[in-house]
Amino acid sequence: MKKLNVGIIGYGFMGRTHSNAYCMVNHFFNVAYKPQLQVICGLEDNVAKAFAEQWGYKSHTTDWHKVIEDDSIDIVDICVPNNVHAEIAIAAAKAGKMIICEKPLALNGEEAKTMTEAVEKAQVANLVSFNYRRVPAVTLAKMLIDEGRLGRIFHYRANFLQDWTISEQVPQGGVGTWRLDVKAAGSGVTGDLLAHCIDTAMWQNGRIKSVCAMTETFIKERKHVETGKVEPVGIDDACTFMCRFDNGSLGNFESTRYARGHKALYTFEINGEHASLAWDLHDLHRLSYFDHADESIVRGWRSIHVTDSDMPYMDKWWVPGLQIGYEHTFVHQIADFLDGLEKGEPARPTFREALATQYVCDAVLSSAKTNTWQNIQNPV
Ligand code: SOE
Repeated sequence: MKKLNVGIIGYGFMGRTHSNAYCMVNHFFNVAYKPQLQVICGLEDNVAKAFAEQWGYKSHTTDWHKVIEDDSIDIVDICVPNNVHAEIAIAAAKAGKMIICEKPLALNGEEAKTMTEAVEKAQVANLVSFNYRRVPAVTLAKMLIDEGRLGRIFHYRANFLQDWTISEQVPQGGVGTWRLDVKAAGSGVTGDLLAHCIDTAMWQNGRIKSVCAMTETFIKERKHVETGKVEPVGIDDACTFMCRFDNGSLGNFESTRYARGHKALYTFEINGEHASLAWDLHDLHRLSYFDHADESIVRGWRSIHVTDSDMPYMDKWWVPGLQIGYEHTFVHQIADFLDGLEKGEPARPTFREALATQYVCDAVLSSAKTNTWQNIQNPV
């Protein structure tokens, strides 16, 4: 197995999910490459040092430039807030590194386009971490659609609901709450949550061509962790949009951080001519499937327990009936990335595919601002 040295920039929530994935991948997937946790980079030296010890990194640093300048690093993995993605990714591409970048790719489409051009010019392998594609039940949904089991698709519906910012006391900015600071995040739920739904939807159901959206910022001012002052909130707390897909189907998407009782309720439902599919992140190992071809006396929604070895990724894990979880989606992502290197085929979504999602997010925000339908820019 060829060794690949990994430098992860960012030791937060995503730094942990990615570190875990690199540690696990070779135990479960037969891939030709073996990632080595080489360097972890983060803001505070003592935290980076403790993280390095806990996860088995060979070294740590507080300066991301050192990761890029290090000739021994093969993969730069970007797990920092959105406003730093572009600078790091462009520098990493120029240095000839392979790049895995957390979602959303950038603050906006313009920045994402520059990043895409940089990785394509440098011809480096690149992947954006839209991990929910790799929940086995979600991948199975994509397989069933591709097999034509749903026939013509009429409707695509998706929600991503949370409730963690309802209190006015939640600040903006800083390490734990940068997602509420528009300068660090670019947008609110649109880039953070709907981007997941849009990525999965376009992967399963094709390109979105136009959108009509509304957004709301329920709490207009919050204390900023860095300045200590109460400042205007620039993000969207909630966003709802409808859209048209290229294939003629209609889409409905909703996301909020104000749905009391919901922590991360990502759901989608797809209605086709012959069959429908539904999935719920809180029950992530199940796929609901309704097939109109079933005999009428037994026809109904089936709850498919996605654990059998002929289902996506499941032959790599335990025995039928035993489930896997959230963290495994990141292991699958790394396995697919390494597999892609071996086969010479990019793992998806590439930066260019994530750019398409970024353009939809931009159009959603601009539609909400202007109260108009917006056509989506085509990234190809
Ligand atoms: C926000 O709370 C968040 O952590 C997102 O940033 C992730 O992308 C999503 O998967 C879960 O929620």
